[in-house]
Amino acid sequence: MEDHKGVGTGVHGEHRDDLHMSRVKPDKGGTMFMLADHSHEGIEGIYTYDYNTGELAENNSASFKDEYHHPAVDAHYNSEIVYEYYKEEHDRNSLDDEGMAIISYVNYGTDFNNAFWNGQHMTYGNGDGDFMVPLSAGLDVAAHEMTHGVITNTANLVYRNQPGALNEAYADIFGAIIDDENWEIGEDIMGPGAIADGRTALRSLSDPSKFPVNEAYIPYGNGDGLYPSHMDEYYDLPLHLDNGGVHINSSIINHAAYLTAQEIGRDALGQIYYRALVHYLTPYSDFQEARQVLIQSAIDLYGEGSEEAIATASGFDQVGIYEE
Ligand code: ASN
Ligand code: ZN
Repeated sequence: MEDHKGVGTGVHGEHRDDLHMSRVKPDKGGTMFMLADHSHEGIEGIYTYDYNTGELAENNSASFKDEYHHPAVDAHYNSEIVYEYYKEEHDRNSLDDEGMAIISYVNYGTDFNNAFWNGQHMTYGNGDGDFMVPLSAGLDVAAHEMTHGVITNTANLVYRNQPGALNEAYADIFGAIIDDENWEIGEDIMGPGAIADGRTALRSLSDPSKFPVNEAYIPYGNGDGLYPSHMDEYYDLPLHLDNGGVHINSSIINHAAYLTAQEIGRDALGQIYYRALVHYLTPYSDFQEARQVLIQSAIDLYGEGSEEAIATASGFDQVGIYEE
């Protein structure tokens, strides 16, 4: 296997340059190219597999342009961006900070409108083509799923009720820090039917109530049926509905982070949230504890009374998570 730089085409037709891959010479002769990136020192590699074959995505040239390869090209490309963000900004070497392989599976299932981290690797569906397109097209989606991997290896927030909503919020917040063009999650993976219905993204950190929640959840909120942006709008969901609202109440923390970032910017927000995740949060941390340790992290990094510490507290105040 030899390092090689190739090219590819992404889900939306983008030309992807400098796609790190490997050139191999199979026993049967010829040359093959695989989405295995060994160009980063200290990490085992970044690998993109095709779920259907169970093998690395491969092609007989270094130009991955067939439509079938588009989801693999984007998963590979976006994984590298997320890896580099954690490395450059937080000196974190891969999801476990020990150089573990970053593995994605693409072309999962049929009409599958989701992506997930399973504790070991990422898996991306191709969407049904109406509500969603192949999910690896979203840098924020890749960053969301990979951040679940970082969380597993740090605070390990349990995936239910408030700790689960914090887990989800962290995944969205780093999704929006890394995919920094807006404060929406999933704007690049919505299909034509969704867009026609006004569903231009999955969630919004700037204005959570822009989008409706699943109908089944409505009776557990204040009745407006929208994502919450304040504790007054908290959804009291039972565990069998979204693990107690992990993707719903996360919007309250998302919005607090957004409000903080309006004062101090994405970079400082990322530093503060990362520090709290690695140093302070634990599996059963709730929203109140998140407030305390995020303010503490801001103080550690920027000092007591700093603009950053004040903006962190203010973000929580504005969503109704107050000092106790
Ligand atoms: N895409 C979702 C997530 O990462 C999948 C899930 O519900 N676990 O949260
Ligand atoms: Zn998630």
